[in-house]
Amino acid sequence: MTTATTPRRRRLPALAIAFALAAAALSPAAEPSPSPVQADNPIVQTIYTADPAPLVHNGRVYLYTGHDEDGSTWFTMKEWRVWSSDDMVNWTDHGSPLSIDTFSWARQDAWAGQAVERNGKFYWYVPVVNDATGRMAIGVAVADSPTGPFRDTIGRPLVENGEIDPTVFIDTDGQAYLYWGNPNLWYVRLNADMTSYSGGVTAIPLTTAGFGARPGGTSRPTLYEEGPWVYKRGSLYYNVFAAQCCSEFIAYSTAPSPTGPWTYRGTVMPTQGSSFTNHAGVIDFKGSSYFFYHNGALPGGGGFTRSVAVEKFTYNADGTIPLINMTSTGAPQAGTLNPYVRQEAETIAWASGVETERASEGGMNVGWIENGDWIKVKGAAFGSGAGSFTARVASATSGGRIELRLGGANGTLVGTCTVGGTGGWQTWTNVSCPVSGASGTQDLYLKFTGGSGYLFNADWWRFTAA
Ligand code: FUB
Repeated sequence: MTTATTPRRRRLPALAIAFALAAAALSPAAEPSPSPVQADNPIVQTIYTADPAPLVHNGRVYLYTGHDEDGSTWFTMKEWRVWSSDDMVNWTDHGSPLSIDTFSWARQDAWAGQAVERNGKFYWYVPVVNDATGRMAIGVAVADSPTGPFRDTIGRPLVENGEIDPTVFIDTDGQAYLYWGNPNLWYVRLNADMTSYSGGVTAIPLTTAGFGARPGGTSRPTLYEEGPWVYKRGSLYYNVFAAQCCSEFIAYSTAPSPTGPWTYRGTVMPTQGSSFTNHAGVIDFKGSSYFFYHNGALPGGGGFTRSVAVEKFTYNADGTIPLINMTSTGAPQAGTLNPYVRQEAETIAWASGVETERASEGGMNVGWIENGDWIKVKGAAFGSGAGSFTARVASATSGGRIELRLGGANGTLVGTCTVGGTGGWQTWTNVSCPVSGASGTQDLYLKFTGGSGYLFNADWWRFTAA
């Protein structure tokens, strides 16, 4: 928890420049454009994230990710993170409910995993180094909610053979499977308790018919590299995976059963985006299909400082997956955001300069706010008009102002709330101010202004109708 005396530091450079950088890095044919770029991809700008694993539950998408440490020169990863959204554009930060420390037997490497729901419980399968053997093992953590807290209920690896990247899939007949592997591809049949399995660890034959031929591949003749993502659509089973190394691209195979035989189907996402790894996650949500991946598009981004991103896509009529390119715009908004109910300050379409942390009142808050920082909330449905704005704030200094702007960080000013000192970064109070001119559906910008240094923290906000 941050206190008045906790040194505050900025993790990422001011991310306003990310609009331009993301556009330049992601556009397959980067052309100078006279119009401003509407960047909403990558999804998270407050930290580096990797290995996206989306889960749809009760009308929301929960996005489970890894966390690349700032300035990493290796896959230095200590924890996993959770985000959620009901519109694919505004994402709420739920912090880190799972870390290496959750597993008493684990040493390091919080790498690519996936979570699934069964009978009201959430099971998150992750690869970590087993301290006792020094080998990669698969752990499973269990929670009563999609945002945790997650606990290691078995107190040991679920399975261990030195390989990584578990994906979990529950078939329509109720049988659950766990697949994983690099350089091989394995599966087990999970029991109904989801924390044990029956039968042996089975190798999936890596044939070129099943997984494509790797150019010049001798020790690894197929394209399969790592990061499988297995799911079923209709009666067809899909395995979307990271192909070739390095740099990776995303490819897929299909099968008539969860255990094969697999047939290679080609490329889903070409090698793009300044990261030599990529990692797929595929879901359907509100009647559309979405493809999650990662790249190195944020400032300072690269192979070990990655960011998760998303694109909307449509399956071809024959069930094949179209070629999907990385973009800096991402998926269109699926719905609108209601500004008249409490919205977490850490619900963000794009952020410039701020970070998040655990809030003493529960959940997360936005912090490290400095003069000129801002948060974009996309598609706020103001209807016939807002009359006032209230925010929950705290400040160990003398505070600052929240400018409410529409359409851009320097867009139309519809209200200004003054925040004073509260005596601590977690000493919370409400501030309110009148609002005029906010109607219809608008991109809302909370622009923070004030003196030098850190100004205040924000936990949540809400408009009241005029
Ligand atoms: O994030 C660490 C590793 O990089 C993952 O386990 C792989 O899938 C690759 O993305």
